[in-house]
Amino acid sequence: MHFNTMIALAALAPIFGAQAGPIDARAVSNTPPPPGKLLQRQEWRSMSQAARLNYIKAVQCLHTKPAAKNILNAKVLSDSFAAAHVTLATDPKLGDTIHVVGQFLPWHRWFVTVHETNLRALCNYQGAQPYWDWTLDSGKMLSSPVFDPTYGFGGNGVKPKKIVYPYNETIGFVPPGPGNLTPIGACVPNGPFSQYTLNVGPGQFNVPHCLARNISDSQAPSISKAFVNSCLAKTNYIEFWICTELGIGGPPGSEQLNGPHAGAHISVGEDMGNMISSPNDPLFMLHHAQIDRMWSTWQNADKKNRMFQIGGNSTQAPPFTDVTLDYTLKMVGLGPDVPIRYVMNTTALGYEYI
Ligand SMILES: [Cu+2]
Repeated sequence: MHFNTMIALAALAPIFGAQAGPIDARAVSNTPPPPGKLLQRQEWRSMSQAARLNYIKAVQCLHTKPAAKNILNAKVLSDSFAAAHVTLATDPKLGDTIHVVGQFLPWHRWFVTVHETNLRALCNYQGAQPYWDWTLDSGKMLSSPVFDPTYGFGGNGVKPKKIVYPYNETIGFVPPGPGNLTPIGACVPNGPFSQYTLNVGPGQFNVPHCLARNISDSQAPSISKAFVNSCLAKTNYIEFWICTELGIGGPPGSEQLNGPHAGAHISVGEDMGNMISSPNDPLFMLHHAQIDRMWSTWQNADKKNRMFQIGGNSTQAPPFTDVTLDYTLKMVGLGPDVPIRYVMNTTALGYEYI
């Protein structure tokens, strides 16, 4: 086990029990932190400038720590988050095990929480994971405060005159293809991550590249308040999840649209728009905190019936098995693998959305 991982796990000990290993999730769920001790996750623009800079500093710090597990060309700890996501989205036997499956919401909840814990344990971050409520930016993406070069994550990518495509040692330069490739070129020229080298991705091509974006309003209806509200109005987990992730069952007239999850990924584009390597863009964590906030809001609207409601298939292809609270969420060495039961209640995990 890597040294940094051990530090992270040691720091996680207070919430995971005395030592890493199997945990009794139910016991943990029954002992949430006392009121007033919960980490309060806030919307980016409602945070003070100092708080925003503290978060950015911690994210940059994660990019200086050695990889948790050296998979898929991961060189620094932030690479490992992208690598874990790629690995679980491209399982050789099961296919994508974290999208379009019943564990989509709990897996991403745990992923964001493990990231938040790493920032706090390794990078002296005192705050909570922020979220990005993109409904506030629907139709005016480019002016979103999250793209501010000083108090945000930098702005839009700039295409160079000559676009260089990903280079793969086996097959040489990879031509642009539908959906699977990000041209290395639309690099974000400003902000705190303009000097980043990302070592994992884009997609399954692990070639060093810049952070790239292609911000647009093409997904405005998918990330609207109306779409979010139509998902929140669902009364069972499966309907809520497929509305949020896939857009099925959205507001009238939305039949051809993406849902809020894909909508926000595509609105930022390039690295963030890449289905499997999107954690390369630091905005991934704020976007998924917002998706998690939607789920938490939905759960808390009817705690008795929804707090521990789960379902859906655990794989995209047959043979199908139903996801239950005992399904194990894998973290590929970034943090403990835990059963879904453990992550169902955000207050038991130590945070809330405000
Ligand atoms: Cu994902």
